[in-house]
Amino acid sequence: MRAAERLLLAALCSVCQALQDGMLFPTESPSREVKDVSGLWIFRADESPERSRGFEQQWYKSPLAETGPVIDMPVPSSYNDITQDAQIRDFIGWVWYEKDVWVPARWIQDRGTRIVLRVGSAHYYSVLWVNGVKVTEHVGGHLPFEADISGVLRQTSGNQCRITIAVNNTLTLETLPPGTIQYMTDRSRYPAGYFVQNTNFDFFNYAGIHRPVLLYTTPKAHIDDITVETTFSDNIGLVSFNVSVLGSSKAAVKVTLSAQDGRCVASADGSRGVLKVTDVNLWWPYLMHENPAYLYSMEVQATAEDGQTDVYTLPVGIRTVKVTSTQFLINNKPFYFHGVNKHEDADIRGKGFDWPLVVKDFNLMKWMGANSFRTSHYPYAEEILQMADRHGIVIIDECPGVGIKDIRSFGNVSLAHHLTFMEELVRRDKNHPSVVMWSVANEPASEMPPAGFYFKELVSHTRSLDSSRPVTYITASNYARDLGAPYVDVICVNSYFSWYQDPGHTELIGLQLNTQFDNWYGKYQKPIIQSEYGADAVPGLHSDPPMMFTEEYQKTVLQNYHNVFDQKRKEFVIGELIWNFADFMTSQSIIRVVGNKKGIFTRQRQPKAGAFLLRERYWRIANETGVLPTWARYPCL
Ligand code: GCB
Repeated sequence: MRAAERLLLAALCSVCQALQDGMLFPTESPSREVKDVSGLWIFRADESPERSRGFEQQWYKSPLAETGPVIDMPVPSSYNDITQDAQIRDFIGWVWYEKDVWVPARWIQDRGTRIVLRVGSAHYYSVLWVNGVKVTEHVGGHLPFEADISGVLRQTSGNQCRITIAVNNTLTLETLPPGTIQYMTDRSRYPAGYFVQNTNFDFFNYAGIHRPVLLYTTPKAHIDDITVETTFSDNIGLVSFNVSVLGSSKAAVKVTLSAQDGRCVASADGSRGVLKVTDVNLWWPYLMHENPAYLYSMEVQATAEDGQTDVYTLPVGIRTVKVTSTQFLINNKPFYFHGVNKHEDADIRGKGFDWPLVVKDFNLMKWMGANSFRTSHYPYAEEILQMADRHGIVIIDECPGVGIKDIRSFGNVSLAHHLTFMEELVRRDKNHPSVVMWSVANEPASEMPPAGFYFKELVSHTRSLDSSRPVTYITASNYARDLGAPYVDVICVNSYFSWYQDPGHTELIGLQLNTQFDNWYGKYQKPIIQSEYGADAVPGLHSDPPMMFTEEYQKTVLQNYHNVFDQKRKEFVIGELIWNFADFMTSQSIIRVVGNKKGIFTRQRQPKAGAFLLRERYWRIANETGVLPTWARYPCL
């Protein structure tokens, strides 16, 4: 790390933390309580030149309001678009959040209760204090982290609990995504100390506490993690499970699997085993079966020596995923991805989790007949994956390895962090039936010599963490120069013919896209997903014949791509994911008009002409390949 980044990150001592234990999503049960402490927090950006005043003056030791001026800040939300202050929108460095909460007295009094503080995600580095005592720190946005705060609460003042969280959005060559801080030294153009953050990715680097902050309890001896893997043979489903319990070495574990009507269909004693389900209801994707997204419910009970029982219930979908040289198979049937790429992005809240937005987006995806999405370019909130499990929407789960373009970001420190990130991601998402593939990166400079070694390690490590799902990364490199492709299971290619190449020339798409597919398949004989394609359309701009940036041009680009997809999906193309589901914010530049406009929906989720085109197409494909229940038939087909 260079001096510049060190200044902004002052006081964060260890950057690469050891992996914590399990990371089960907090749910209530007879033995567990959850208290959501999101809502209104107070906030202060450390505007000192080196952003280190908060640490020097120990802002965590006393109420934040006593240290200087504070403002209201909603959690979850990015802080960037909440105020009218451009300095806060573009702030780089440490910001401080604080909230006073009441912890139920019984949690504190009962020494058998373990109290955990959990942050769904905060971007990018975080340090957490409770009543002035540091309880944990975490590196990386997009994933949860937590701390057992029982001891601190019992030692410090009573049931009142002051939570302080310092968050820093500085990106370095070794973060995911990477970035650099550039100090401008030409005094005729920039004032002393002026710096900017440079990145190589196309979305706004929103920051803050992006997902809910929760307090939850478990008994001292508790279920720490559960791993399930599923398969089936004829009508018998098999669920292998592995339960880890912490706080007791002799806990008795009991596992019960129930059907949706509450009937117990299988049970077992012991922390590992295989449950057999006769007349299994498989988990099928949306539009592939008349009863998609079937979820069993697996109740795990762990009873410790002192008689206390911890109970955790996990939804389980029984399904398999396999890849051949030309197909992607779900439950041994060919699956064609007709879906979208998304962003966690919306007006005002930025990347802050928001239920109305999540439900609206699922409604729109189902409306347009999408059966899948890619979590471009980072892991999404767990609540979103749970929705996908429940609605049968298939997910390619991506890590924030986006914008790895500088050769210095292929070094050992970066690789170690990337491997750790994949461990945390797999640990969090491994049990979701909707997740069918891991994507370890988006458009890295995969032609640079270190990329061969880097991706070999990354892909094989991911496979060792989870052998039940294929692994990929998304390439935009030329097939002849890509050094990572030999290691992936599925080739995912992004291309923007008639946009970044040959702008305005939609007549070239057919030829260029055919060449793209034939070259990649010819070299690797692996199935291919068109993981991005599209064109910007400023809503309301029209022209005929089509011109770039109009809704007609976006439609024409899509139609030309679709003509080729329709030939190649009979061969080895296994999916198409439009870039993008909705318009989204980017950093300011001369190629962006208040953000990226490649959405088929506006940022406010209203359809452009392209949305109707895709809707017809996706339902037509679903009608050919799927088993559509009558209620789901698209009326005009
Ligand atoms: C890409 C990137 C995506 C961009 C998109 C674009 O290849 O993967 O992050 O937003 O192109 O619109 O330029």
